[in-house]
Amino acid sequence: NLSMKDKILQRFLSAKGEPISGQQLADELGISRTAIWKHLQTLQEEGYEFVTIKKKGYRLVEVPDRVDAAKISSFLNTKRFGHAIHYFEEIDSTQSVAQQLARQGAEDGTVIIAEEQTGGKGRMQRTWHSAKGKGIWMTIIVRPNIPPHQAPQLTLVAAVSVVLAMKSLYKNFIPVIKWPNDILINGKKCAGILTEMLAEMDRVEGLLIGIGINTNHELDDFPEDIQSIATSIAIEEKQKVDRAQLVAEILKNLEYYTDEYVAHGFKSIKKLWEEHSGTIGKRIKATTIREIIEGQAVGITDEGVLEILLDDGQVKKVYSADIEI
Ligand code: BT5
Repeated sequence: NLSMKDKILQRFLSAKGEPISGQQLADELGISRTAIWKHLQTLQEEGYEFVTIKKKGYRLVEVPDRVDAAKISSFLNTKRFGHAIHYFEEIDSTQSVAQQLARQGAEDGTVIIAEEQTGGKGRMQRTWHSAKGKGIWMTIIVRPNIPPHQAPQLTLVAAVSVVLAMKSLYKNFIPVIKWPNDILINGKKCAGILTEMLAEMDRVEGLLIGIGINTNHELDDFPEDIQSIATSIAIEEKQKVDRAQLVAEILKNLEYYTDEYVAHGFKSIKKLWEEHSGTIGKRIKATTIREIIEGQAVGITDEGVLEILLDDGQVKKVYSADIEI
């Protein structure tokens, strides 16, 4: 699904700084050397920098910090997810674009990603702060064959996928899941997940899994009102990280665990979720639309529903809430 320009870029990215001959590239892609040169010009305008090495061809010497399709593809190792990527410099919300594309029949695993969101959405009409070039602001269209009431479980599948991707790439911190949709590091929010659904009565047509991850923020890249509750991977890892690499790792996990989940049910994910949970065992306060429930989080059910043990010994099931620990 990559454009010719992206294909060329991807070849250079995989060459890891080694020169590529213009003639060889032209032959490989079945276009003229002039066409190659024109695409390189366009890429230079986008911030990529090439130098010409005598008798050897071109060398890519500067890669801008972006999460475009070619850059993600150079790390990608999936069967379906991320094979179609819609990249935007700026967008209101990747969820809105995803909704349109899903209605138009976009395939399973289609990714919408942006450098900046001007109207990033949290749950229940809250806003999600999405600073330019600092984070991962993406939506994945997933089309699992499940009934609508199971859709919230995909949020938990996504949370497991994000946490495991972080754990495999970074070593200086331990991310934990806060039920249902937050990823915390040292008690502060590093990522949030928003799952929306297109459905008929008995069948999910498409899920829009929105994932927001604070990646390369310094503390003052956050608005003041969330500076005390938010953190980023760079702050916790103590160095900047490659956003495209993290995106590719998440897509690999999300494809794998969604397939596991569809084939074997939530039970197969539950154990992983509990292993990485920062909620279970803690005393919590859950605010639902109807009430406030205080007690000890004892576990999640095989359906992904949170169970809270009240002080009077009663166990309450919570399907959707905000949690304070
Ligand atoms: C979430 O909502 O945590 C879901 C966030 C989903 C964002 C992704 S980005 C890609 C896709 N496109 C979108 O438009 N959205 C999705 P919730 O649990 O309701 O948390 C929202 C609350 O988190 C806000 O009210 C703030 O208090 C706080 N918050 C906002 N921006 C934040 C940030 N960047 N980091 C940490 N906390 C933030």
